[in-house]
Amino acid sequence: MNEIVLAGIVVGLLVFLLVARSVTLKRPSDADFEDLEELDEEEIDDEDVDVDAELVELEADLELEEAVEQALEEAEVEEAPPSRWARGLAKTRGALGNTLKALKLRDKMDSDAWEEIEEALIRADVGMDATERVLDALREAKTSPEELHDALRAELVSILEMGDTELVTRPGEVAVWLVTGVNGVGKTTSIAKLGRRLKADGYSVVLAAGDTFRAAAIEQLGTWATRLGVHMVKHAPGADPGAVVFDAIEHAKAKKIDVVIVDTAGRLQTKTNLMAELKKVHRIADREAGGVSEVLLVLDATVGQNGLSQAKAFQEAVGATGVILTKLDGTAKGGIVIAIQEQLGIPVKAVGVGEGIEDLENFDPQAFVTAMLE
Ligand SMILES: Nc1nc2c(ncn2[C@@H]2O[C@H](COP(=O)(O)OP(=O)(O)O)[C@@H](O)[C@H]2O)c(=O)[nH]1
Ligand SMILES: [Mg+2]
Repeated sequence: MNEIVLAGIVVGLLVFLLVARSVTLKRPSDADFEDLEELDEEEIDDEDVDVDAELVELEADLELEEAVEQALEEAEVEEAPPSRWARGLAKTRGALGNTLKALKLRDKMDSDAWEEIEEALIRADVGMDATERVLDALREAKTSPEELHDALRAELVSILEMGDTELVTRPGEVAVWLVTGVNGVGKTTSIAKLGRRLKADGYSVVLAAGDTFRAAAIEQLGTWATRLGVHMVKHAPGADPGAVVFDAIEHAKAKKIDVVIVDTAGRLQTKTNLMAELKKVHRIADREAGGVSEVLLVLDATVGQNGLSQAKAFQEAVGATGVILTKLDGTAKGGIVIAIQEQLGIPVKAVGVGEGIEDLENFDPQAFVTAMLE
């Protein structure tokens, strides 16, 4: 745009100078004639030189303008919004990253230095066991302050790369994903996010409103289903969730739908009932669909280590094939991912990094650890 305007100014100026000159030449006054007689060749040449100089100046301006524009464009690329990983782990990185930066300035890793990094990892909720294991390995390798960042990164990645993070679908058959976890951790929101992603990847999806305990839960899932443009199978509040799942699977089979995502209740007050109900839903899915492809346990990262005991109860009842860790954006304890993998032996398969429908990331150990430490 600026180039066009500038080009316009250059052309305009040239035209103006030419016209001005020809007017002077065409309509000379008497005084002009007198002046003209006095005007020698040299002066005319000087005037030509002036026009040329002006052009050169304008060209230089134009070049400068272009250079500025290019620099601005480059700056824009550099200032691109941070990735969702980086945003999601901003708080964890603040705590851990600063400790690492400070340690880098030391001459050597003395016992104080080791203690500092240990405290930082535990504060980030990496967990005692994993922290000890990682630091033992680094001590043994006589890691220097310079090497600390990269060595820690490699150790953490190696813990996280043990699990298979792929979410399982069954080509040509109905895959059932059971989504479990206590109230408020983000089950319903995560279902919407998963649905959006499956659709974007070309899969067909049906949602099953298996949290029949509250009318609001069915409505909430219904709102997401409408927004996503997918069908939701529901019964009246208080109905048997097993019956909802049965109907959803029948629907999926009839319509050749790829994935049924089942929302479930998460009230802990009636824990025994809840676990019995989940087992029943699981059995029905096993029988009707020939298996449950994923039992996804949703954990809230802001709850930290306490979430791990909840997780164990769910795991005992229905097993879990993967964890969806939500609200990573709201905590400085992102290290919980490492503790989960270590203590539960269940891979974290996806991570929630915000309330938006797109704020779900496939778990990627490399990207995760980089965002956590840098
Ligand atoms: N910041 C943030 N909020 C989340 C995330 N996932 C869910 N939430 C919020 O957590 C609250 C509870 O979510 P919901 O899906 O209703 O939980 P449910 O009771 O387990 O179904 C809602 O306000 C969500 O917007 C996340 O990854 N980041
Ligand atoms: Mg819910």
